[in-house]
Amino acid sequence: MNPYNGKFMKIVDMRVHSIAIADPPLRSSYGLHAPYALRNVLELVSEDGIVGIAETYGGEQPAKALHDVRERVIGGDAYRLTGSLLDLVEGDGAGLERSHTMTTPGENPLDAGPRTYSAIETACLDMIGRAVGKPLCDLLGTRVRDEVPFSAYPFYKHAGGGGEGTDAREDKYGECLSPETIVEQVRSMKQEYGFTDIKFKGGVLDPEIEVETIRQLKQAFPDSPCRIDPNSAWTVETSIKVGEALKEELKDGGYLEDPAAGIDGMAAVRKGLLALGNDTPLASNVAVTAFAHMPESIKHDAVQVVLCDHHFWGGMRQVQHLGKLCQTFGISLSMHSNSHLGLSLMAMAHVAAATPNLTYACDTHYPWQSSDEIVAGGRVKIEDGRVRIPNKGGLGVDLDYDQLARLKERYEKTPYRNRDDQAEMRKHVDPTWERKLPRW
Ligand code: GKR
Ligand code: MG
Repeated sequence: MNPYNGKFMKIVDMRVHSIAIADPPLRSSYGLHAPYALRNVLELVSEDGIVGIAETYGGEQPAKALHDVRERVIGGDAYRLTGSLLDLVEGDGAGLERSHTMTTPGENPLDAGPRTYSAIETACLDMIGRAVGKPLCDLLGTRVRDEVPFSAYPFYKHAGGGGEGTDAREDKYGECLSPETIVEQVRSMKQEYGFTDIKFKGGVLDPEIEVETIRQLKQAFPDSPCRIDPNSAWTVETSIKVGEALKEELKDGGYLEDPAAGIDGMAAVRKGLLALGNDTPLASNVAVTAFAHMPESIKHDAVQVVLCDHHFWGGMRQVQHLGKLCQTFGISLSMHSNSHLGLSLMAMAHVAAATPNLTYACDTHYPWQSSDEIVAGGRVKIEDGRVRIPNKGGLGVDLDYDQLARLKERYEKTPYRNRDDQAEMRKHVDPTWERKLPRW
């Protein structure tokens, strides 16, 4: 019998663990990834010792934001807690400035509230799922898939697999700063994980080289839907040019993601492409990152695919609401990712399993964080490009406390306390580098 039937599931403790995980020198329009990506792991403990867990953005500010709501969490009921924290969902500023155009995801203080809420919601749902023996996606309801497809996520990168000093490591991809090496990177990822779709991170080299990269990817993997995402690095004119050049390659399940900055930039690209008879969908996780962005985006037909992400959209149930909203307006749904470990991967899989119109293969950085893991039993399996929902309560994975302690110790030793890709570019690539929008 369910021991919680009708009972209060009191939260008596909250623990926040800041960790650093080795991350390769990946490039994007934001700059260069640091040798370590930062994450925070949240544990909520019920009075009978059930522990609900979640992984979220890393570093000092997200950890502080969680500590700041501690008093509102302790003593709360896991079944009802998220209702009493709803004020966090809209964040400190619901306006257009709450986007990821000028800040990397996780670094815009205006969405600290939704990020904090999301971690608490995930940990509460995990706790409840463990208590009642039901997978988290079945608590959300509307489970429509038992296996969630993810995409290969190639990046231009410098040599190495992350880490610093005696902790520095190699990776199997080496330096990839050309179309040919990106094709090999994807071949290797496909072999290891069985991915079908390809989401390519652009905004790094001259757009002509990036167009050539997509062409070579499509030649090498003709059955793989392809997307390109320069994180707002292009002018409207360049975006239209690239959209036209890749009209064929981005067909059949592909899209052009955040080519130009802002909802107005995206709307202008859409208008320009349609005028040329090109209806390649435009996707966004940069210009559109909050419900408050939707009216403007819909009004101007700026975005045809929204990339959801429970980590910053205010949690899993907000993603389900977003799914419904998008469906109502004929907008498709995909899923965004940032450097993460297996706990986030499982949370992403659960929310995707319970969001019917999330029909694109989800993004994941998981293959890039291949040398550290905090999930007991080691890395979560991605087979045939898919993550299976385990038949277990909650997220279906436990923490490996030895690994957690190791990565916490490493966090304490590193100087990194936030994500600053521009500073890393200056340190390792070009001391005068500045993030310029648009660059091309
Ligand atoms: O990891 O450098 C990166 C990406 O650029 C990431 O920060 C983006 O948020 O993957 C993301 C995207 O789709 O824009
Ligand atoms: Mg993106």
